[in-house]
Amino acid sequence: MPTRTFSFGLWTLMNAGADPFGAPTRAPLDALHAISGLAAHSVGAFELHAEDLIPSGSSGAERDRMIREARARMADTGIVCDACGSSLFTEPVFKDGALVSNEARVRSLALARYKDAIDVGHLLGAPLFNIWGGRDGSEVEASRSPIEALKRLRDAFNNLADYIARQGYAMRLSIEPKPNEPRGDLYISTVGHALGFIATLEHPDRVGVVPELAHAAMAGLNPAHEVAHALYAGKLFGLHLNAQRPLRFDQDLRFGGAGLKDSFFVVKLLEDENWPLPRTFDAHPYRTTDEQGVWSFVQGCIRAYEVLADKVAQFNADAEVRTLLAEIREWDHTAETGSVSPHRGFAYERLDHLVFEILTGTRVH
Ligand code: XUL
Ligand code: MN
Repeated sequence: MPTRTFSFGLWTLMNAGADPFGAPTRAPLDALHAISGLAAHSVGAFELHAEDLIPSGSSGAERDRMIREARARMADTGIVCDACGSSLFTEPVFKDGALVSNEARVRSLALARYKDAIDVGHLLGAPLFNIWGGRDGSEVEASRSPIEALKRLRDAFNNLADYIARQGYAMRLSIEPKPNEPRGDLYISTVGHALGFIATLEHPDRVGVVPELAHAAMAGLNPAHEVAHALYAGKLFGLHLNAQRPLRFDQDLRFGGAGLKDSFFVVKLLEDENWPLPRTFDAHPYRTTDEQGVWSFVQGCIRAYEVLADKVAQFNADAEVRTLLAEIREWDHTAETGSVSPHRGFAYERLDHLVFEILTGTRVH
């Protein structure tokens, strides 16, 4: 079996089952328990918000102790930290935006908090600082020009990239786009928005994208195409795998929990392109899950990826699939001039059905 690293956001395991309509349904795991539990389930990496480990408002001494304990846990178990971020979006002071707030003091505070979190990421050895600006959006369009918001975001990303360089940290920055939720509309909504925005920065090479499958589906987009745009641009710095029924609230379902065919084509893209970075899961165990079931959730995400990777290998090795794909490639080599028949048939019905048979395990030779 090919070796690939799996990773989970610590917040996915620490999630206690609360939703906007209901209270928690299970005891939350603490961060250190989540780290060692992941390592015990052969997970090679984790991602975190600095505040998952160090609650906001902790003293400097508490921060240093928690970092020491996390590093010891990582050294004992061999698990690494592949990305850090900050959960500023939970805090009331950032309710109208962190980096795009209309209050200069709030924007300064957000920058300072992101820099603190960048320091935490550095101390944990994270090669990436991922920013999902969950409050950087609006409901009241009249309250802020979207151009002003983008300029504020630009200045903030330039500032953070500059901070990382001046500190000499070996760390890249990324943007995780999402169309909406919790804000009515977020300013950096899709991979395309993120790529367009990154091109306006002082050092575009230092900033990439972390697409999330659920976020793409919320926008009604094809998740594999979202990921492909990031790959094509050399900007796939990370990826959040999960599942989502399209055009709904953010469901964050276990990878494999919905959208089987879409998930297959994302795995196919990553495997065919030999994408080298960790496969990170960002999903929520169901609200009906108990503390023990959280580990079934972990195993389910990983197993779903491995099963789909096996299906990709089966698809790529299938003789009939190979013949059909060879025919398609052949068309590309026909002379570019001469008449083209509009009546020509394409064997796509069969090709697509073969995907169905392979995915359902019903392919007979
Ligand atoms: C929100 C989301 C976040 C980010 C990290 O939808 O995906 O968990 O991944 O802040
Ligand atoms: Mn995410």
